Amino acid sequence: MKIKIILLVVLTFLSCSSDDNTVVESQEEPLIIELVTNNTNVTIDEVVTFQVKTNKPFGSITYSTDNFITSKTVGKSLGDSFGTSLTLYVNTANIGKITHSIEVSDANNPSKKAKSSLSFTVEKGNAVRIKDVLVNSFYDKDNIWDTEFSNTDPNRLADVFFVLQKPQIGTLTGQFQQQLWYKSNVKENQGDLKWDLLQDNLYVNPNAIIQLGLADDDGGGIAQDLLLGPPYEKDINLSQYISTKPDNIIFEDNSINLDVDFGLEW
Ligand SMILES: [Ca+2]
Ligand SMILES: [Ca+2]
Repeated sequence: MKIKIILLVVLTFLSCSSDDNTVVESQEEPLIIELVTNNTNVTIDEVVTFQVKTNKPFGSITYSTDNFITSKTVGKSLGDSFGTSLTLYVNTANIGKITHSIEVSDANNPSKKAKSSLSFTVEKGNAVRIKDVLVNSFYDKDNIWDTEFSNTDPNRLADVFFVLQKPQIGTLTGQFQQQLWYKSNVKENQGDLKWDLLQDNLYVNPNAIIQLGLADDDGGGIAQDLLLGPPYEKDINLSQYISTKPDNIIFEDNSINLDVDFGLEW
């Protein structure tokens, strides 16, 4: 008798639960996403936001600027959610069109997802352009940076490349942080130490501090710092040139024989 009662209870529970699911499934409205912004025509390094809005709380968000070839996902633990609205920030570091693709999942039913995308056009605005870079000197230029070669072998010379960083905004945080902006090709054994950057469209808000790194490429992802860091980057303050708008600036650090020319366009 006891067994029968338990069995009956289990069966009742199963059937109720099954019925409930069926009802929920059929009545559940789909997750709907909408991306909302005031402005899709923006300028270099401008702070631009858009809202991710949903009809139901979402528990994870995946965002991408290359149609999900690469992406980042941020999720809440079960039972928690982002609510139905979240502000994201657009990285306006580079000129041209940038498309944000967003996918969210239902906080209460993570297998239910919705996605959408929104495009922005980034224009020059008041930005200054870095047209070219010429490295006139660096520490131990013309000397041995590749010790595997002899004193007279041209291969002893540094295989030079530079990187530029500038403050770029975090998609979720809205905070500016120095991030890689440009990495040059390598001038083997010093080469001409001159880089024409016109095709790279390097525009920056002149009120920002940009950073220069300079290194000897040893291959295999290994490099020797030509700035004798840390720090491995030098700060360049462009704001001091806003009123005079020179075509060229010279960045020097005599302590390490550093002398770099930047060609600018205002
Ligand atoms: Ca080396
Ligand atoms: Ca070399």
